[in-house]
Amino acid sequence: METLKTTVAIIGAGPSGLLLSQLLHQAGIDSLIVERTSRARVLERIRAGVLERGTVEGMEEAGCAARLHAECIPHDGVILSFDGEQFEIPVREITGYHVIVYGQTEITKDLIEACEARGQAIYWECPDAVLADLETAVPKVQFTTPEGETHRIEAEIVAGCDGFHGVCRQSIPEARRRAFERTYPFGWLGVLVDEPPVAHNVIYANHEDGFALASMRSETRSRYYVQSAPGETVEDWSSDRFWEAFTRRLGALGQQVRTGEPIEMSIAPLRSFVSEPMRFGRLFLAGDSAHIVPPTGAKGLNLAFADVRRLSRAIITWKDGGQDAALEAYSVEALARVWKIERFSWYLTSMMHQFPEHSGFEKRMQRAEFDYIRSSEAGQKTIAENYVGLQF
Ligand code: RFL
Ligand code: PHB
Repeated sequence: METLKTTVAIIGAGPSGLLLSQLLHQAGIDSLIVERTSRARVLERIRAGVLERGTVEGMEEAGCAARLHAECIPHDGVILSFDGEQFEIPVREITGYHVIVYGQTEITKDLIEACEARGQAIYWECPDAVLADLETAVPKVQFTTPEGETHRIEAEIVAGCDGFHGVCRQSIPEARRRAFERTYPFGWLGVLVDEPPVAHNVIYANHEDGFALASMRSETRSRYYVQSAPGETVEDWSSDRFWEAFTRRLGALGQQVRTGEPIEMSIAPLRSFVSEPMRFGRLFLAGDSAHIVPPTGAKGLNLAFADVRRLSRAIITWKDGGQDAALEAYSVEALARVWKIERFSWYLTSMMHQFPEHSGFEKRMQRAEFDYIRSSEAGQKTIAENYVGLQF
């Protein structure tokens, strides 16, 4: 067994783990990354698309924003639609800021390339990481490489960046953590298609048949979603069924949709989840390992990056002065922001989807909420400041 020594052992080479490694490197702090799956699998995942200012700043701090700035699509507004009626919230006019569209796939690629260019060790395809001694000054991570070699990392800090299904959260004894969860009675069927997007801005639509979302990856590639029923799989959705549902749910705009053969189709469940605290001894959780938001509002990756920026600063301060205070504040400060983002994602999900258990009363409430926002400057400001990203 080989023993590897590093300052920060990072579990997970998703966007959180990669950004953390890159930010630490900029501050002269070394790390090792252990990833369950292959480089190719990590690079092919299609997820987030809409990025807040703070996420762009994170990529800039990491020295990885050149391609993002060259290729991203700025969005100055967001469109809400209810039973075919639409209006736009002028996010930039209200807040002074905008969001951008730049795929998570591209973020991951830029970060992996930056890590590799400086020789960062990433152990791919190591699915059996085990954490130990987390409450000591030398926490350890043991894992096996695809070649069958066992390695043991001796670190000063372990960063749990291994997503919702990872090992890090589970390594905190049950008596020392508490989960808060809500699962929603539907999923999102996502489709990627090489056709120009139906509108320049993102559209969130509530229709009596269910939710629909129109987004994009470029001027020629669209990313569309529809609400799917619980238990449905991609096999239940032919492309004809998807286009019929999607175009109907968008109302008049639906007629302008350019349909085509999807190049990817997948279904994701929707859930809200927070595990408290985000620290156990020298283990720190960041991103989806600690919390999940439903994708309505496009917050998951943005929230993960906010955690990682906060954690990197805490580690850098701690290494500079040797004081524990910065590390101790991490969980409390991160969670304060996490709950605000959970609230917004839950709120927008609640307003924009069809819930099987809803009576006519809840449906009227959704409609009244839509009408209120459409007619109220204050209502639009609330959505706009959350959509563009709360201060971190
Ligand atoms: P990830 O991306 O899940 O990465 C975790 C990594 O850890 C690895 N791993 C392990 N490694 C070692 N040992 C183990 N035992 C391990 N277990 C797991 C995994 O293989 C993986 O590589 O978490 P991370 O880095 O925290 O990033 C979070 C984001 O990926 C997520 O929040 C977003 O994708 C959410 N999300 C969106 N976020 C936005 O900000 N804007 C959006 O527009 C947006 N749209 C979305 C989304 C998520 C979606 N899905 C599919 C859930 C749209 C969708 C449809
Ligand atoms: C996306 O572009 O994939 C996207 C956009 C907005 C969301 C979620 C996903 O709320």
